[in-house]
Amino acid sequence: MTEGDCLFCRIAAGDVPSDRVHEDDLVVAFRDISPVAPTHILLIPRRHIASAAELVEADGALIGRLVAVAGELARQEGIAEGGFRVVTNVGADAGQSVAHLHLHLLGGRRLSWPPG
Ligand code: DGP
Repeated sequence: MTEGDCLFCRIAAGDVPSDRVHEDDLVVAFRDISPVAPTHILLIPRRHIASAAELVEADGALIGRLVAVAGELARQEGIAEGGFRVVTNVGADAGQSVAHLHLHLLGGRRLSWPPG
């Protein structure tokens, strides 16, 4: 997979439209096209990383930014008090369908546990 083939790289570059809710030098966040909760936002690094399995210690600042922005967006969306979930799927068994690292920010309804 090269950047040119990657849907989320194209969204980060602005070549594919999305409902953006945040962008900075490292991270872009946009609403999921098929939401499964009242708030369903995807947070991605601008840099192409296939999944969380590829992260190394040197990516610590990037992960910190992704998680901090998730919390910021949860507050903005009004779901921080009630509770929310941040999750990333890795590989086929977890249901990862786009091979560019993304955090799902989910909230606005009661979320079951364990996940399916
Ligand atoms: P996952 O299954 O964990 O790889 O999540 C991929 C998510 O990406 C899934 O919830 C649907 C979302 N998605 C797929 N294509 C698009 C798109 O073109 N735009 C947006 N906004 N979301 C997309």
